[in-house]
Amino acid sequence: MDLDALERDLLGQVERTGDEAGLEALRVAALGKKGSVSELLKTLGTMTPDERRERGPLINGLRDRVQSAISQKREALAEAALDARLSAERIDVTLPLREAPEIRGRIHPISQVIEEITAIFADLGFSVAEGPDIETDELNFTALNFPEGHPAREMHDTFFLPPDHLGRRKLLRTHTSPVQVRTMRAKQPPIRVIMPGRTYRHDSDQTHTPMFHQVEGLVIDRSANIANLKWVLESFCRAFFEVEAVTMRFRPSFFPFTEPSAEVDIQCSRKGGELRFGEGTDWLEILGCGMVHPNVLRSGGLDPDQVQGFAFGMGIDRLAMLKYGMPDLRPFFEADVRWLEHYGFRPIDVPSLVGGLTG
Ligand code: 2NL
Repeated sequence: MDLDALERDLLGQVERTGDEAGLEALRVAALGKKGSVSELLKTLGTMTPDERRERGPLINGLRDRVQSAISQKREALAEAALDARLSAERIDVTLPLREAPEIRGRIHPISQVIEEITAIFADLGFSVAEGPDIETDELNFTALNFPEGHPAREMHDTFFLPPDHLGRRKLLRTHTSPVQVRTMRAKQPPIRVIMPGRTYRHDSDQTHTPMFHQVEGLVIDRSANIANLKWVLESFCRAFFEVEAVTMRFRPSFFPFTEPSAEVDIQCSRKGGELRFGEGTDWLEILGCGMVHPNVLRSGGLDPDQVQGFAFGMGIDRLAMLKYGMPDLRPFFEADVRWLEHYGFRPIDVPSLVGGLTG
């Protein structure tokens, strides 16, 4: 074959190749073991010395030029690939950092407030007890000294489940008090527990949802008294609202399960729509409490002549709204991520008294 024609053909192909794989295929086809140029080189061995002297430099020259054309093309392709990558992968170092998943998540205000309350009462020597959301009539009402025919027992306030084959109706607990009865039956005094949890009542407006959260506390021993109750509640309010001192007002009230009973207000100021605790001349109701009724002690298997105790209950949702300035309760349970991003807490803000509760 005509050497000049072969060279033009090979160099033309190298020129037109657009990628490294095509170039490598060309190299094998020309310079590989059975390549067109290699085959030409092999013919040198069969020539006479004169022929070889004439053809040798021509064929070797062809091979060198093809080889160098391929190397140059390879470098050009690598450079073009790098340029393309550099312009495609340009990074903007001024962009904000994306938060890691464990930082991005938010703690629901209810969970946060339960953690805060638990930390405060843990410091006062209380442990946490829990019970089922679906309760018996006995534990939700009868054991708590609700008389037959009490209005709270009616369909109007309570969610009842369909009756079983004996006609017994279970219900969604209307308060966490059944857990207190369960605790009295399971443990011996001294008892110091709080029970946070979900509770249910037939109620719905800006500050009431059918499911809400309550925390109750129970202290029972031989001498637990109203002075102890006031000190516990005052310690709690100072820690929870993060103020040095808070004036509290105990108003006589009535609950079936306590005697005497009181509702507790804390001092606050409402200047310019801003609510502040531990100052001012306004009052805000935050909890109910009292000395455990002897009938309730008896339903808990305890002897009112041997032990006595106090109890208190408060709405967690309301405490969260007050402390963190949230005007409407309903979005608490609408699972709207935008609301949670605004009002939720960062997972590293774990409440502890050592850290000043909310840092
Ligand atoms: C309120 C008032 C209260 C209790 C709950 C209680 C439980 C037992 C015995 C005695 Cl087993 N008391 N709980 C006592 C007083 C008040 O809650 O306004 N809660 C939101």
